[in-house]
Amino acid sequence: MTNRLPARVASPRTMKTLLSCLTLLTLALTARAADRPNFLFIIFDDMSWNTAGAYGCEWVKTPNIDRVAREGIRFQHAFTSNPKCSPCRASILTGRNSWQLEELSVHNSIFPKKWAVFPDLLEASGYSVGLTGKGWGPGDHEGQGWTRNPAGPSFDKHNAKPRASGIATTDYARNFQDFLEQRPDKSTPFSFWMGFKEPHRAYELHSGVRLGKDLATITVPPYFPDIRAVRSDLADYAIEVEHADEHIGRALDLLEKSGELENTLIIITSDHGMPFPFVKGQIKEDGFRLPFVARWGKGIANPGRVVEDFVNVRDVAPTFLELAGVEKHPQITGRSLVPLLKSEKAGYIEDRKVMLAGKERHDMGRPHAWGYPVRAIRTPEFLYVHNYHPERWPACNPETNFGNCDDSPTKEVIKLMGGHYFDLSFNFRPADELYRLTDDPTGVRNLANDPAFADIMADLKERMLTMLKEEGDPRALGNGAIFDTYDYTKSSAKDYHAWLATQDEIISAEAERRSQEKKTNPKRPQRNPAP
Ligand SMILES: [Ca+2]
Repeated sequence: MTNRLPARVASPRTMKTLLSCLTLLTLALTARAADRPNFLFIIFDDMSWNTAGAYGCEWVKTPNIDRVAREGIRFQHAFTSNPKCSPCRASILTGRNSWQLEELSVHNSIFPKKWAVFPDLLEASGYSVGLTGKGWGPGDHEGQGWTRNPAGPSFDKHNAKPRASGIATTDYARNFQDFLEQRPDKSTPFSFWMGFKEPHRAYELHSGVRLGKDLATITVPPYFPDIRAVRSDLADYAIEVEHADEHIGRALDLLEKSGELENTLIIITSDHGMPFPFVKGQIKEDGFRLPFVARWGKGIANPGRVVEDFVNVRDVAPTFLELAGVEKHPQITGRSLVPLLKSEKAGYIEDRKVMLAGKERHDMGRPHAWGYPVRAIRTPEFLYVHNYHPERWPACNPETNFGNCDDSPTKEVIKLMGGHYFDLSFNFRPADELYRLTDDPTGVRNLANDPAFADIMADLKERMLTMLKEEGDPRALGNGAIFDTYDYTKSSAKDYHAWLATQDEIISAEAERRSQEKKTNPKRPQRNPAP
C-alpha cells in the first residue's frame, strides 16, 4: 500500500506518521483476529435430549458430552422449531424458525440459493470452514446452484470400521484433524460442522446386548411398552450414541494438543429426538426438545452452570456471527446466546420462557402428498399443541406403514400390540392437546377436555397464534395450503398413490403366480390335510 502513495505527500515526517498509524492498525486487526474464537458445531442425528449422562441418563454413557457440560454450560431447555432432519438443519444454518423458510420448512426439500447460511457468512469474514459427515439434508441443494453442502466443504476422506454394522464408517475425528492440518494459516479462526450419522437407523439388531448392555439398567419412557424387544432396541440406540461420543473425545484431544481448545466454542446438540415412534418427527416434548451443551474456556463465565432459559437451534447462527464480529444478517430471526455465555448466573438469566414449535409435511404417506400441520407453544409448565387436520393420520396412513416413523422393532411391536401405545404413537389425534409437563414430563395425558384447564388452554392458543402471525407464519395467517405444494425431492416410493399402484402390481403378480401354479400342479396336496 505505502509504495503507492504519491511522492509529494511522502515527506519523511508524513511517512513516519503513516507508518505509525499502519502499525497500530495492523496490531489492532491482529488482536481482533486473535480474539475471534473458533467454532466446533457438533450435531447428532436423532438423539433424544435426555439420553446423555449430563441430562441424568445412566444407560447411555457419554463421558465427553458430560465433560463439555461440566466445563461449560448445560442448557436445560433447548428446542428445534421442527423435529425432522432437513427442516431442523435448515433452521440452524439460516437462523430462522421453520415456518419462516418456505420450501425449507418441509422435509426432503430443495435448498434455494437465496438463503444466507452461517458457514458462508463466516467464511466471507475470513474464517476457514469445513464439514464432516451429515450437513444439511436430505434434499436437493446441488440442483439449486450450491457447489457444496450448505453446511460447508466436506472433509470425508477417512473411514474406520465401527464396532456395530449399523454405525457409519465415517471417521469424524480423523476428518476433523485433516481439516485442522490443511488450513493454510494456523492463526486463521475456523468453524467446523461435525455431523454424526448416529444414532440414525438402521441399527445392528441386538448390538447393544452383544456389546455388553444390561437390559435391566435401561429406562423405558412411559410411551413405550416395557418389554424386552423395546429395551433391546434402546440398547442398540445407546451403542450408536456412545460411538459418536467417542469422536467428541478425540476432537477435544486434538484441540487440546494443538493449543486451541480454550479459544474454541464447542456446541453439541441434535436435530430432534430418537428415531422411535412418538418421538422423531412428532410435536411431542421428547421430539422437539434437544440436548444442548456448550464449552468455551476463554469465553464462558463461571463454567459448570445449568441455564434454564429457553433456547432454540436457530440461535446458533447469530451467536457465531456476533462472536466473529460479523454484522447480524437481516434474514436471521434467532437470538444470540452470547449474553447467556458471558453471564455468571445460572437458572433463568434473560427470562426466556416460551418456545414455539411446529411442522408441515415430513415423509410421504398420505393421499395427495398431504402433510400433518401442527403448531405448538411450550412454557415452563405447559405444552399446548394444535393439530390443523385431525382427520389425517399423524404418522402417515396405516396402509403405507405409517411412513413418518422409521421402521424399527419398537414400531413393529407397538403396531402388533395395538391399544394404548398404538393410540399414542399412530392413531388419530384431537385438534387440541394440552399437557402439564410439571406433572407429566413426556406429555402422555391430554388435559384439553378438562374444564379446569379451559382458560389456560385458550390463553396459550391465543398467545401462540399472535406470536406465529408476528413471525409471518402462512399457516397462522390462513395460507397454510402452500406448504403441501413444495416439492419432495426424494424418490416417490413413499408417495401414497405410487404406493397404491405398487400394491396393485403385487396383487396382480401374486394372482398370476397362483393361477400358473394351479395349471402346472393341479393335484397339489392340501397344506393341512385332515388326519
Ligand atoms: Ca435426524
